[in-house]
Amino acid sequence: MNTVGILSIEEIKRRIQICDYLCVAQLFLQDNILLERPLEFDDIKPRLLGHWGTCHGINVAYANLKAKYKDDPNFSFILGPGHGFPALQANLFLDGELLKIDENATLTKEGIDYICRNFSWPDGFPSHASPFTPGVITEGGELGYALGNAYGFALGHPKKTIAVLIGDGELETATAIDSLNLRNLLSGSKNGKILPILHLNGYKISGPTIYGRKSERELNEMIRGFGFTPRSIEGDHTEDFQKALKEDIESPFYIMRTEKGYGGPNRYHKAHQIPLKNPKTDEKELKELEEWLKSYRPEEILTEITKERKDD
Ligand SMILES: Cc1ncc(C[n+]2csc(CCOP(=O)(O)OP(=O)(O)O)c2C)c(N)n1
Repeated sequence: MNTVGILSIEEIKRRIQICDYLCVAQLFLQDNILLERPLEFDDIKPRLLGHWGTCHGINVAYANLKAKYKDDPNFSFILGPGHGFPALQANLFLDGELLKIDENATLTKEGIDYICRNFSWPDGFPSHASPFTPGVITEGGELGYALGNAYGFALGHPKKTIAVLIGDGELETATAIDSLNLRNLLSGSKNGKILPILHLNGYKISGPTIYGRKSERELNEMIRGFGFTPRSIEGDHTEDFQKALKEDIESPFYIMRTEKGYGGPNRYHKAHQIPLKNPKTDEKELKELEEWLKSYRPEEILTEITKERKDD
Protein backbone atom coordinates (compact mmCIF):
# COMPACT_ATOMS: atom_id res chain seq x y z
CA MET A 1 0.00 0.00 0.00
CA ASN A 2 1.36 3.45 -0.83
CA THR A 3 1.96 5.55 2.19
CA VAL A 4 4.42 8.04 3.52
CA GLY A 5 7.45 6.05 4.55
CA ILE A 6 8.30 6.70 8.18
CA LEU A 7 11.47 4.89 8.92
CA SER A 8 13.81 7.69 9.90
CA ILE A 9 13.41 10.53 12.39
CA GLU A 10 13.23 12.99 9.46
CA GLU A 11 10.46 10.93 7.85
CA ILE A 12 8.46 10.91 11.08
CA LYS A 13 8.80 14.68 11.36
CA ARG A 14 7.73 15.19 7.76
CA ARG A 15 4.76 12.87 8.12
CA ILE A 16 3.59 14.97 11.07
CA GLN A 17 3.82 18.13 8.94
CA ILE A 18 1.90 16.51 6.09
CA CYS A 19 -0.83 15.38 8.47
CA ASP A 20 -0.94 18.85 10.05
CA TYR A 21 -1.37 20.32 6.55
CA LEU A 22 -4.18 17.90 5.74
CA CYS A 23 -5.89 18.89 9.01
CA VAL A 24 -5.77 22.62 8.24
CA ALA A 25 -6.93 21.96 4.68
CA GLN A 26 -9.86 19.85 5.91
CA LEU A 27 -10.92 22.56 8.35
CA PHE A 28 -10.69 25.53 5.97
CA LEU A 29 -10.52 24.70 2.27
CA GLN A 30 -13.13 23.81 -0.32
CA ASP A 31 -10.89 24.53 -3.32
CA ASN A 32 -7.20 25.09 -4.20
CA ILE A 33 -6.50 22.41 -1.62
CA LEU A 34 -2.78 22.09 -2.38
CA LEU A 35 -2.30 25.83 -2.81
CA GLU A 36 -1.41 25.65 -6.48
CA ARG A 37 -2.32 29.35 -6.83
CA PRO A 38 -2.70 32.23 -4.36
CA LEU A 39 -5.44 31.60 -1.83
CA GLU A 40 -8.76 33.40 -2.49
CA PHE A 41 -11.90 33.99 -0.44
CA ASP A 42 -13.79 31.51 -2.64
CA ASP A 43 -11.36 28.75 -1.63
CA ILE A 44 -12.55 28.95 1.97
CA LYS A 45 -15.45 26.84 3.22
CA PRO A 46 -18.58 28.89 3.99
CA ARG A 47 -18.93 27.43 7.48
CA LEU A 48 -15.85 26.57 9.52
CA LEU A 49 -16.41 23.66 11.90
CA GLY A 50 -14.10 21.29 13.69
CA HIS A 51 -11.17 21.18 16.10
CA TRP A 52 -7.59 22.19 15.38
CA GLY A 53 -6.17 22.44 18.93
CA THR A 54 -5.55 18.75 19.56
CA CYS A 55 -4.66 17.74 15.97
CA HIS A 56 -0.91 18.33 16.00
CA GLY A 57 -0.50 16.20 19.15
CA ILE A 58 -2.53 13.36 17.63
CA ASN A 59 -0.37 13.50 14.51
CA VAL A 60 2.77 13.41 16.66
CA ALA A 61 1.59 10.39 18.65
CA TYR A 62 0.28 8.56 15.57
CA ALA A 63 3.45 8.98 13.50
CA ASN A 64 5.73 7.98 16.35
CA LEU A 65 3.67 4.91 17.23
CA LYS A 66 3.41 3.93 13.59
CA ALA A 67 7.15 4.16 13.13
CA LYS A 68 7.68 1.88 16.12
CA TYR A 69 4.83 -0.62 15.66
CA LYS A 70 4.12 -0.51 11.92
CA ASP A 71 4.69 -4.22 11.32
CA ASP A 72 3.08 -5.49 14.51
CA PRO A 73 -0.36 -7.01 13.80
CA ASN A 74 -1.02 -7.13 17.54
CA PHE A 75 -0.67 -3.40 17.99
CA SER A 76 -3.73 -1.16 18.34
CA PHE A 77 -4.25 2.53 18.94
CA ILE A 78 -7.17 4.02 20.85
CA LEU A 79 -7.85 7.72 20.46
CA GLY A 80 -9.50 9.60 23.34
CA PRO A 81 -9.92 13.01 21.68
CA GLY A 82 -12.22 11.94 18.83
CA HIS A 83 -12.93 15.63 18.25
CA GLY A 84 -9.46 15.68 16.67
CA PHE A 85 -10.98 13.80 13.77
CA PRO A 86 -9.12 15.71 11.01
CA ALA A 87 -5.92 14.20 12.38
CA LEU A 88 -7.29 10.66 12.54
CA GLN A 89 -8.71 11.04 9.04
CA ALA A 90 -5.40 12.39 7.68
CA ASN A 91 -3.50 9.41 9.07
CA LEU A 92 -6.03 6.84 7.88
CA PHE A 93 -5.99 8.46 4.45
CA LEU A 94 -2.19 8.42 4.21
CA ASP A 95 -2.04 4.78 5.25
CA GLY A 96 -4.61 3.77 2.63
CA GLU A 97 -7.01 2.59 5.34
CA LEU A 98 -9.73 5.00 4.25
CA LEU A 99 -9.40 3.79 0.66
CA LYS A 100 -10.36 0.28 1.80
CA ILE A 101 -13.87 1.53 2.58
CA ASP A 102 -14.11 4.55 0.28
CA GLU A 103 -12.97 4.28 -3.33
CA ASN A 104 -12.65 8.05 -3.62
CA ALA A 105 -9.96 8.33 -0.96
CA THR A 106 -7.13 7.60 -3.37
CA LEU A 107 -3.60 8.83 -2.69
CA THR A 108 -3.85 11.32 -5.55
CA LYS A 109 -4.64 15.00 -5.91
CA GLU A 110 -8.30 14.01 -6.41
CA GLY A 111 -8.22 11.96 -3.20
CA ILE A 112 -6.72 14.84 -1.21
CA ASP A 113 -9.35 17.20 -2.63
CA TYR A 114 -12.06 14.68 -1.76
CA ILE A 115 -11.19 14.19 1.91
CA CYS A 116 -10.59 17.90 2.51
CA ARG A 117 -13.71 19.21 0.76
CA ASN A 118 -15.92 16.63 2.38
CA PHE A 119 -14.78 17.11 5.97
CA SER A 120 -17.69 18.32 8.09
CA TRP A 121 -19.84 18.69 5.01
CA PRO A 122 -23.48 17.76 4.32
CA ASP A 123 -23.49 14.15 3.09
CA GLY A 124 -19.71 14.11 3.48
CA PHE A 125 -17.59 13.17 6.48
CA PRO A 126 -18.61 14.16 9.98
CA SER A 127 -16.56 16.56 12.12
CA HIS A 128 -15.77 13.93 14.78
CA ALA A 129 -14.64 10.31 14.63
CA SER A 130 -17.73 8.21 13.98
CA PRO A 131 -18.68 4.64 13.09
CA PHE A 132 -17.98 5.53 9.43
CA THR A 133 -14.30 5.90 10.32
CA PRO A 134 -12.23 2.74 9.74
CA GLY A 135 -11.39 1.11 13.07
CA VAL A 136 -13.83 3.09 15.16
CA ILE A 137 -15.92 0.82 17.36
CA THR A 138 -17.43 3.33 19.76
CA GLU A 139 -18.52 6.74 18.57
CA GLY A 140 -17.78 8.45 21.87
CA GLY A 141 -18.69 12.11 22.10
CA GLU A 142 -18.39 11.77 25.85
CA LEU A 143 -14.84 12.03 27.12
CA GLY A 144 -13.57 9.49 29.63
CA TYR A 145 -13.72 6.02 28.17
CA ALA A 146 -10.52 5.66 26.17
CA LEU A 147 -8.39 4.05 28.88
CA GLY A 148 -11.19 1.80 30.13
CA ASN A 149 -11.84 0.63 26.58
CA ALA A 150 -8.14 -0.08 26.14
CA TYR A 151 -8.10 -2.33 29.22
CA GLY A 152 -11.25 -4.08 28.03
CA PHE A 153 -9.70 -4.64 24.62
CA ALA A 154 -6.56 -6.11 26.20
CA LEU A 155 -8.52 -8.49 28.39
CA GLY A 156 -7.63 -12.09 27.51
CA HIS A 157 -5.33 -11.02 24.65
CA PRO A 158 -1.80 -11.38 26.08
CA LYS A 159 -0.10 -10.66 22.73
CA LYS A 160 -1.78 -7.32 22.25
CA THR A 161 -0.13 -3.96 22.82
CA ILE A 162 -2.58 -1.09 23.00
CA ALA A 163 -1.51 2.54 23.00
CA VAL A 164 -4.17 4.92 24.20
CA LEU A 165 -4.09 8.69 23.82
CA ILE A 166 -5.89 10.48 26.65
CA GLY A 167 -6.47 14.25 26.68
CA ASP A 168 -5.50 16.06 29.88
CA GLY A 169 -9.08 17.38 29.96
CA GLU A 170 -10.32 13.81 29.53
CA LEU A 171 -8.21 12.67 32.48
CA GLU A 172 -10.18 15.08 34.66
CA THR A 173 -13.30 12.94 34.18
CA ALA A 174 -14.11 10.47 36.93
CA THR A 175 -14.31 7.68 34.36
CA ALA A 176 -10.81 8.25 33.04
CA ILE A 177 -9.08 8.81 36.36
CA ASP A 178 -10.70 5.74 37.89
CA SER A 179 -9.66 3.70 34.84
CA LEU A 180 -6.10 4.08 36.07
CA ASN A 181 -7.06 1.59 38.78
CA LEU A 182 -7.69 -1.03 36.09
CA ARG A 183 -3.93 -1.57 36.02
CA ASN A 184 -4.30 -3.35 39.37
CA LEU A 185 -7.12 -5.55 38.13
CA LEU A 186 -6.05 -6.35 34.59
CA SER A 187 -2.29 -6.57 34.47
CA GLY A 188 -0.65 -9.96 34.34
CA SER A 189 0.30 -12.54 31.78
CA LYS A 190 -3.24 -13.25 30.53
CA ASN A 191 -3.90 -9.74 29.28
CA GLY A 192 -2.31 -7.39 26.77
CA LYS A 193 0.00 -4.50 27.48
CA ILE A 194 -1.39 -0.98 27.80
CA LEU A 195 0.63 2.09 26.84
CA PRO A 196 -1.26 5.11 28.17
CA ILE A 197 -0.16 8.42 26.65
CA LEU A 198 -1.43 11.53 28.38
CA HIS A 199 -1.67 14.36 25.86
CA LEU A 200 -0.62 17.20 28.13
CA ASN A 201 -1.35 20.28 26.05
CA GLY A 202 -2.47 22.13 29.16
CA TYR A 203 -5.93 23.20 27.98
CA LYS A 204 -9.51 21.95 27.51
CA ILE A 205 -11.77 24.13 25.36
CA SER A 206 -11.17 27.63 26.78
CA GLY A 207 -9.51 26.92 30.12
CA PRO A 208 -6.41 25.33 31.60
CA THR A 209 -6.39 21.73 32.81
CA ILE A 210 -5.62 20.68 36.36
CA TYR A 211 -2.79 18.43 35.19
CA GLY A 212 -1.35 21.22 33.06
CA ARG A 213 -1.05 23.33 36.22
CA LYS A 214 0.55 20.63 38.37
CA SER A 215 4.31 20.60 38.72
CA GLU A 216 6.06 17.76 36.93
CA ARG A 217 6.95 16.24 40.28
CA GLU A 218 3.37 16.37 41.56
CA LEU A 219 2.04 14.80 38.36
CA ASN A 220 4.69 12.09 38.39
CA GLU A 221 3.90 11.25 42.00
CA MET A 222 0.21 10.96 41.17
CA ILE A 223 0.98 8.60 38.28
CA ARG A 224 3.33 6.56 40.46
CA GLY A 225 0.59 6.32 43.06
CA PHE A 226 -1.50 4.39 40.54
CA GLY A 227 1.39 1.99 40.01
CA PHE A 228 2.63 3.34 36.66
CA THR A 229 6.09 4.55 35.74
CA PRO A 230 5.82 8.11 34.37
CA ARG A 231 7.93 8.97 31.34
CA SER A 232 7.80 12.55 30.05
CA ILE A 233 8.14 13.20 26.34
CA GLU A 234 8.40 16.56 24.61
CA GLY A 235 6.06 15.79 21.71
CA ASP A 236 8.16 17.56 19.11
CA HIS A 237 11.39 15.95 20.22
CA THR A 238 10.97 12.98 17.91
CA GLU A 239 14.32 11.45 18.84
CA ASP A 240 13.25 11.34 22.48
CA PHE A 241 9.79 9.99 21.62
CA GLN A 242 11.32 7.11 19.69
CA LYS A 243 13.83 6.48 22.48
CA ALA A 244 11.04 6.40 25.08
CA LEU A 245 9.05 3.84 23.06
CA LYS A 246 12.09 1.57 22.87
CA GLU A 247 12.81 1.66 26.60
CA ASP A 248 11.75 -1.37 28.58
CA ILE A 249 9.55 0.33 31.18
CA GLU A 250 7.37 -1.60 33.62
CA SER A 251 3.80 -0.26 33.41
CA PRO A 252 4.76 2.87 31.46
CA PHE A 253 2.66 6.02 31.51
CA TYR A 254 3.85 8.47 28.88
CA ILE A 255 3.24 12.15 29.43
CA MET A 256 3.41 13.76 26.00
CA ARG A 257 3.76 17.53 26.23
CA THR A 258 2.70 19.61 23.24
CA GLU A 259 1.54 23.16 22.82
CA LYS A 260 -2.18 23.27 22.12
CA GLY A 261 -2.82 24.45 18.56
CA TYR A 262 0.90 24.33 17.72
CA GLY A 263 1.66 25.63 14.23
CA GLY A 264 -1.41 27.85 13.91
CA PRO A 265 -1.52 31.66 13.90
CA ASN A 266 0.15 33.07 17.02
CA ARG A 267 -2.80 35.19 18.08
CA TYR A 268 -4.93 32.08 18.50
CA HIS A 269 -2.20 29.71 19.49
CA LYS A 270 -4.18 27.80 22.12
CA ALA A 271 -7.40 27.59 20.11
CA HIS A 272 -9.47 24.47 20.77
CA GLN A 273 -11.51 24.75 17.57
CA ILE A 274 -10.97 27.04 14.56
CA PRO A 275 -8.01 29.40 15.06
CA LEU A 276 -9.12 32.12 12.61
CA LYS A 277 -12.47 33.88 12.68
CA ASN A 278 -13.04 35.14 9.17
CA PRO A 279 -10.56 34.11 6.52
CA LYS A 280 -13.44 34.05 4.02
CA THR A 281 -13.99 37.80 4.21
CA ASP A 282 -10.98 39.29 5.99
CA GLU A 283 -7.96 39.88 3.75
CA LYS A 284 -5.52 39.84 6.68
CA GLU A 285 -6.84 36.52 8.00
CA LEU A 286 -6.79 35.03 4.51
CA LYS A 287 -3.08 35.92 4.29
CA GLU A 288 -2.45 34.45 7.75
CA LEU A 289 -4.10 31.22 6.68
CA GLU A 290 -2.07 31.14 3.46
CA GLU A 291 1.19 31.66 5.38
CA TRP A 292 0.20 28.95 7.83
CA LEU A 293 -0.56 26.47 5.03
CA LYS A 294 2.65 27.37 3.19
CA SER A 295 4.71 26.63 6.31
CA TYR A 296 4.10 22.92 5.60
CA ARG A 297 5.52 23.10 2.05
CA PRO A 298 2.33 21.99 0.22
CA GLU A 299 4.11 22.01 -3.17
CA GLU A 300 5.98 18.85 -2.11
CA ILE A 301 3.10 16.94 -0.58
CA LEU A 302 1.58 15.33 -3.67
CA THR A 303 4.90 13.83 -4.78
CA GLU A 304 5.62 12.65 -1.26
CA ILE A 305 2.34 10.86 -0.74
CA THR A 306 2.25 9.23 -4.16
CA LYS A 307 5.79 7.86 -4.17
CA GLU A 308 6.15 4.12 -3.55
CA ARG A 309 7.15 3.27 -0.03
CA LYS A 310 10.67 1.98 -0.06
CA ASP A 311 9.96 -0.78 2.43
CA ASP A 312 6.79 -2.15 0.78
C1 LIG B 1 -17.81 13.99 29.61
C2 LIG B 1 -17.59 15.16 28.68
N1 LIG B 1 -17.51 16.40 29.19
C3 LIG B 1 -17.33 17.46 28.39
C4 LIG B 1 -17.21 17.28 27.04
C5 LIG B 1 -17.02 18.49 26.12
N2 LIG B 1 -15.64 18.54 25.60
C6 LIG B 1 -15.34 18.20 24.33
S1 LIG B 1 -13.73 18.35 23.98
C7 LIG B 1 -13.40 18.90 25.55
C8 LIG B 1 -12.00 19.27 25.97
C9 LIG B 1 -11.13 18.09 25.96
O1 LIG B 1 -9.89 18.44 26.45
P1 LIG B 1 -8.72 17.39 26.31
O2 LIG B 1 -9.21 16.03 26.72
O3 LIG B 1 -7.57 17.95 27.05
O4 LIG B 1 -8.47 17.36 24.75
P2 LIG B 1 -7.67 18.41 23.86
O5 LIG B 1 -7.24 19.57 24.69
O6 LIG B 1 -6.49 17.64 23.38
O7 LIG B 1 -8.61 18.80 22.78
C10 LIG B 1 -14.56 18.95 26.32
C11 LIG B 1 -14.60 19.38 27.75
C12 LIG B 1 -17.28 15.97 26.54
N3 LIG B 1 -17.14 15.71 25.22
N4 LIG B 1 -17.45 14.93 27.37
